[in-house]
Amino acid sequence: MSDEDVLFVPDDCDSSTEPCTVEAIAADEISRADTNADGRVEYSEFEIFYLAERAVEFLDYDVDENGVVSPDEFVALEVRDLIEFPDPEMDEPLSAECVTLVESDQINGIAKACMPAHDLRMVMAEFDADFDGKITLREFLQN
Ligand SMILES: [Ca+2]
Ligand SMILES: [Ca+2]
Repeated sequence: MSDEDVLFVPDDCDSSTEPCTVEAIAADEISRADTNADGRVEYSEFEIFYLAERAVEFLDYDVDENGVVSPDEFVALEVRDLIEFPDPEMDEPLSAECVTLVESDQINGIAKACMPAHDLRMVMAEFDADFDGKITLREFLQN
């Protein structure tokens, strides 16, 4: 699967009534954003490119490929980045339980082990617009 040809089809996506591919969802987001419909094509093209890149990022988060990113999936990738590129301004070091989970590629429970509940709520609130505890591609792109 190349970056140019990403098919994003959530299990419950009905392509006859809603966009299911990365490009279709990105294009749909643009037409919704372009309220005065002035056809700023060049900017839109840039936006589609940008959103498609973000969508690929989303796929990285969605480890079990069920079309939504759970808190565990979200934290797993964030923490992996943190271990690779430590943040010198981080207040508290990652817990031993957290590091063990990351190193053994465990996802279940990683959000709880790696992030204080309060911080996790803040992070999720940023993305999870409908507060159902999962981040959809659309929610991710709107952030
Ligand atoms: Ca998932
Ligand atoms: Ca949600």
